[in-house]
Parts: sequence; structure tokens; C-alpha cells
Amino acid sequence: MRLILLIDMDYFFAACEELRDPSIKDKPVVVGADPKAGEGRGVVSTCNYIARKYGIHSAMPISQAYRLKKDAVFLPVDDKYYEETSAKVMAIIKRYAAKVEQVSIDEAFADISSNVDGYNGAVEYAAMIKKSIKEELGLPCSIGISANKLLAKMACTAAKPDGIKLVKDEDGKAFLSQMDVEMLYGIGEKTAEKLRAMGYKTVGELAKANQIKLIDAFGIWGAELYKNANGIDDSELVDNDVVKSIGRETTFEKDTSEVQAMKDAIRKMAEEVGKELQAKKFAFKVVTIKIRYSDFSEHLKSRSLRQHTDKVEDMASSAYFLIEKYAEKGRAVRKIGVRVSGLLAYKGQKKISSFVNYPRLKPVGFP
Ligand code: TTP
Ligand code: MG
Ligand code: MG
Repeated sequence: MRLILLIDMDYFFAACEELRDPSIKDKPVVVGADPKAGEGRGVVSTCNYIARKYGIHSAMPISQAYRLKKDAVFLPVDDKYYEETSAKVMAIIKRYAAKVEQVSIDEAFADISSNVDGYNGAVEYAAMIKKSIKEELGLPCSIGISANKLLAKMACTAAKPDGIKLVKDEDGKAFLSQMDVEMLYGIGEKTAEKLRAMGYKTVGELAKANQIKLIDAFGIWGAELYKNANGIDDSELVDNDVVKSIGRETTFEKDTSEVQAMKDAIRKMAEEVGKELQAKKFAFKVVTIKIRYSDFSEHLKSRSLRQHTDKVEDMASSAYFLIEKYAEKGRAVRKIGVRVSGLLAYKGQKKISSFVNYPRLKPVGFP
């Protein structure tokens, strides 16, 4: 049995703000666009739990938040500071687990199967991680524990705020059954609407669905949905701390859902990565893209080539392929990155082409 944790920081941006100015701690704190006395455009990034009592939440128009609580503390988004704090959180988590997959600025999966024995050990271990984050950084988090990523994530949501929750594998199905379909990890608003139209309102109803019908409606993903509704998730953690890799990231000036804009950014970065590769005399075999959406959730997708190469062209075309395949249509993207790994040093050889056999280069195995 695997033991997986999902650690998610509580009201992260607002908690970071409270950390550097404790005087706002007992007040409602809203981080996001400038409310401009109710005329402001843009949205709430997040708010602390005091502000949530007034009905304020992430993605709500800032003008509406202002109407709900005019005298709340409104603060702008300070990406850089949250990134730095996030890195500190991740460093602590990595001390406790060999395999960590960061999935957003404030959350990560940790596979602790080799660190502890059984669920009781996992609960104690989670408490230790939570305590370290609190003591070393002064920040609260919540932790979900289960035998797979899906249930760990759902358990964490149920644990919030400032809690730890264990959902045993065998209890997963019952744990999910009463929830609305849109509560299920990975189901967005549009999918939820489609599912409701098909007659599935709760996860329990979806768990009893006819699989063929789901595959008809959603393609191969339909089979995944069915499994997930039943609490099943075989997916492995994607370790984003690949030791030997070279990459670049770009934050868009304005969030964009234009595929062309993403490709242009990738092209530029691929050329820079290519230069670094050539300077260091490395060839690569794996191309990974990172997409960070405007809600700060992140997707990593990789493509493996049949052979090592150092060509910018191979990097860019693989990255384009991944973007076309995985970037969710119409969803605003904040940041994009490209990274190559599976590096091979070819020092002493003049060119990579004299080192590997080029023409047979072909991508294999899409995740
Ligand atoms: P979340 O973990 O979803 O939310 P949270 O940490 O603020 O609150 P909690 O986990 O306790 O429910 O998101 C992490 C950060 O990402 C959040 O602090 C701000 C940012 N964010 C946005 O900017 N816009 C959004 O719509 C969401 C959901 C998050
Ligand atoms: Mg959070
Ligand atoms: Mg989060």
C-alpha cells in the first residue's frame, strides 16, 4: 500500500501577509486587485478565514468583496514574496519525503511509503511535518492522508483549516459518495455541468455510472472519471525536482489563454536553454512543460524522445505538442516553463551528431 500526503497551506497569500504584519492578524484580510472604493476591477486571489465569514472567497470580483466588507484589509498580490515563502515550505517537505510533487504554489504531494509503516505512522509523520512548518515559518497548513493522490487531496480539503485527516483506502468510496461531482479533484465547472446534465449530481451517482456512457462523452478521460469517483487513482507522483535538468520559466505580463502566445514564449526559452545545453555540452532526452494557471494551480507534462538530442527544434516541437495537447482551452495561463532532463554529457565529442545516431529521432511514450 502506498502512503500519500497532500500538504496545502491555509489561506496562503493572506497568511504570508499576516506573517510580515502581525497587526492585521485579527482582521479580515483580502489579497487581490485594488478595490478602488468599490470601482476596482479584477478579482480576489485569496482571503483569510475571518474574511471568509463575510462570504468573500478566491476568484470573486474585488468590487463584490469590497461591498461585503468595506473595512477589510485589502492588499495587492506580491508574487515574489509568496514564491520565496513557498520555496521554504517545499524545502521543509522535502526533508521528510524522498518523492515530492509540487502541484501549486502552496501545495505538494509527498510519498512517505518508505518513511513510515501503516496509517498510524503516517498520521504521526504528518503531524511532525505540520509542526515543522508552523514552528519554522509560522504558517498554518492542512494535510490529507491516504493511499492515493486523489483521496489525499480530498482528505486535505476536508481537514481545512489547520487540520489533518486520514481517509483509509477502503473508506474512500464512502467518503466521496455524498459530495457534489464538482468537488471531485480534477473536475472543473464545465465537466460538472455536463455530468449533471447526464444525471450524475453526486460522486456516488457517478461511481455507479455506465462506463461506456462516460467514455462516449469524455473519451479516455471518462474511464478515469469513473475510477476517481470510486476512489481509485493509480497515478504516480511526478517528481519535479529532477536533479539534472535545465529550464526556463516566463510569467506573462497579462494572463493569456492564447496558444500562440504560449508557443512564442516557449520558442524564446527553448533557444536560451539550447544555448546553455551547447555551452555545457549536454544532450537531452525528456522535455517537460510547466503551465501555471491564473489560480496558481500547476500542470507538468513530459514527453520522452527516442534518442538524445541537443536541437532547439526538437525541444520546441515537443513543447508545442504538449501545449496543444494539455493546455486547457480558454483557461488563462499566468506562467509557462520548459525544461529538459535526462541529460547526457558528450564532452570530448565535437558535436552531438557524432555521438548519437540522429535521423531515427522519434518521440515515444506520452504520459
Ligand atoms: P488555495 O490553496 O486554493 O487557497 P488558499 O491557500 O488561499 O486557502 P485554503 O487552501 O486554506 O483554502 O490557493 C493557494 C493560493 O493561490 C492562494 O493563497 C492565492 C492563489 N489563488 C489565486 O490567486 N486565485 C485563485 O482563484 C485561487 C483558488 C488561488
Ligand atoms: Mg491553500
Ligand atoms: Mg492550494
